Amino acid sequence: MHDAPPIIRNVVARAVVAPIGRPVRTAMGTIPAAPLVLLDVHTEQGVTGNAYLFGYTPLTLVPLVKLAESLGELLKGKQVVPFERMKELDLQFRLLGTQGLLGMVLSGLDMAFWDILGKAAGKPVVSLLGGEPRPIRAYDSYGFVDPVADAAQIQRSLDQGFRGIKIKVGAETLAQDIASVAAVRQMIGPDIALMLDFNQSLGPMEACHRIARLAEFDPYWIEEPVSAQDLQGHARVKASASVPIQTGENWWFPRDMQRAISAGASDFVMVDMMKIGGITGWMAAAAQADAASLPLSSHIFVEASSHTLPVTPTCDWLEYLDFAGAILERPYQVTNGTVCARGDGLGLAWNEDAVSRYAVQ
Ligand code: SMN
Ligand code: MG
Repeated sequence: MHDAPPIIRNVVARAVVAPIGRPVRTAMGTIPAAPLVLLDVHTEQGVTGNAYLFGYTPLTLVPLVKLAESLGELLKGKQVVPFERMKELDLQFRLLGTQGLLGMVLSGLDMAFWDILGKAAGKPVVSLLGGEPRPIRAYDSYGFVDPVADAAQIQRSLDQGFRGIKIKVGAETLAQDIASVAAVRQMIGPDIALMLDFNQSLGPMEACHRIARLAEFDPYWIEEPVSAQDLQGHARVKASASVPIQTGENWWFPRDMQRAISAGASDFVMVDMMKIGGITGWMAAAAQADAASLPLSSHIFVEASSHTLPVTPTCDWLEYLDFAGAILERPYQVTNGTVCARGDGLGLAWNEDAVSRYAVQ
């Protein structure tokens, strides 16, 4: 028997700035709270799809809300068939291009479409993708750390069972980077993976210099040492480094990933659900990573990524950076350092009291 797919009625988008456990201080600026756009895709059948966008800065919120609701107008009356809708929208915006805010909204709508299909079937999205919910190892993701002020937090991460910790580097001086990396390595011991994220802050020469000095602390990966756009720069750094290079959170759709793989930009890849094209884009990216034998990790989007990592052949780590927990009815939990998908759909439901509290116009 085949039930016809639900029909899209409209899209309602709301902006919030949600509090987060600790500010994310990076070499390229601090994120004190999470600017989010909550998407509700309503259908004629009464099933509503939920997903959220992470806007990086509150400046993006108003245009994202407007764009999402305008796209809802275009989609009115169409079936929730994510593959077809994404193909159509890609063609519809070929002249404009789909990077940036538009790409974020398209990816978010795709996530909401899959959420609808999961809810309609009474299953978690991972099951629709041919997998099943399973615990995925997670690393706890920090900003710049202050070895003294953050020591108790890091101990708490270890107590929660995390087997990996990521911290930011790219401070004003190499000496500062060395001090924080040395202190954290000392705190966590040799067996916990330690990821270092430069957030695109260096040029290739300086990156090679710093990485050579940081290698003694046995980093699991060095992330975005140079501009994400600079694929040749990444490749140069990778050729000189004795430790693995990670990049990918800023790739727009699977085609960007293909360029990076062709350039030999990294040893590891990490995919951002909101930039790679939602669940549909992720599945294409997962196939590319598999074909190139590149271990794939997630970037933020804890909930949706926990549904796609189990069906990613080269699944590596889930990034635990909880941007949406404050506005969710049931935030995803960490159990023994792992995160497990749950349904129906993506398992997201808004805590409406919290949404009103943190709403912005
Ligand atoms: C990051 C930067 C900005 C916002 C969220 C996350 C970071 C990461 O690059 O990898 O966690
Ligand atoms: Mg990063």
